[in-house]
Amino acid sequence: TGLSAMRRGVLIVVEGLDRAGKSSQCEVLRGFLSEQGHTVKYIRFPGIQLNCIASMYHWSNASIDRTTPIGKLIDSYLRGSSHQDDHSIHLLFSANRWEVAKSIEEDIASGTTIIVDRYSYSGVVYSAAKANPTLSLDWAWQPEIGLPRPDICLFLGISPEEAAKRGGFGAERYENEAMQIRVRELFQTIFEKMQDVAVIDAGKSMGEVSKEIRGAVTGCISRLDITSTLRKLE
Ligand code: ADP
Ligand code: 2DT
Ligand code: MG
Repeated sequence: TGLSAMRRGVLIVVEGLDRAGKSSQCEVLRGFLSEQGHTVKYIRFPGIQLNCIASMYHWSNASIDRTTPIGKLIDSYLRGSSHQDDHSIHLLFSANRWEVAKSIEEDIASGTTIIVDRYSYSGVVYSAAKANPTLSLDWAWQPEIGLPRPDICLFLGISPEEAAKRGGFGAERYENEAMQIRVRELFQTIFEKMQDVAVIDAGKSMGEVSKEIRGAVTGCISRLDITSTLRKLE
């Protein structure tokens, strides 16, 4: 019908610590929403826009995703092959979102639902976790203001013990115990104050976690005013 043609897409963000199951759950959710008749795109940050046809294989290969000029700088920083000032890398992560902000808005307006694997919340939390005296959460949030605001943010919470069962740390810059502890605390801090966040217990089985996510997303979609335009982060 004419009405359903005007339905806007939904902006869904999935956040959480390393190995919480974000990428796996994004894939499951993409499948579910597609079956429900939504046109769905998966994107991740840091990275570039990927099509929904990208397989899990491609998603888990960071070198394939981080291919914009800014994405490449971030990739070499995360792999430890380049050094960056804390503020500078923070702004690059943010710029990496700004480079696709317009296309996100256009996609949503034209009816495509977008699932985003990490977003501004990882952005502020990982930077502020460095405990650099001039890089507070508040400072870190400023460049995010004006970016497309998610309709829902799914926060996949997991204990260090459960995460450890899913394999050891990789070799990337932030994959160490001390950093993960501070990141966990800061995620807690920001999500306590936030609206439109669903906290999911990601320590459960894949199936149980996907079921919780489906419930939260279905609820969000049913409440969504499809005539509204996407809001902005403020
Ligand atoms: P993230 O993107 O958050 O780092 P992944 O989706 O890559 O997490 O999952 C990390 C690892 O944990 C993968 O090997 C994945 O198969 C496994 N995994 C994901 N979710 C679960 C779960 N609910 N229970 C057990 N293992 C899981
Ligand atoms: P993955 O590719 O495994 O998701 O790890 N990060 C991410 C930041 O520091 N700032 C950001 O804005 C974003 C989106 C989290 C990517 C690493 O980069 C961190 C882990
Ligand atoms: Mg992942």
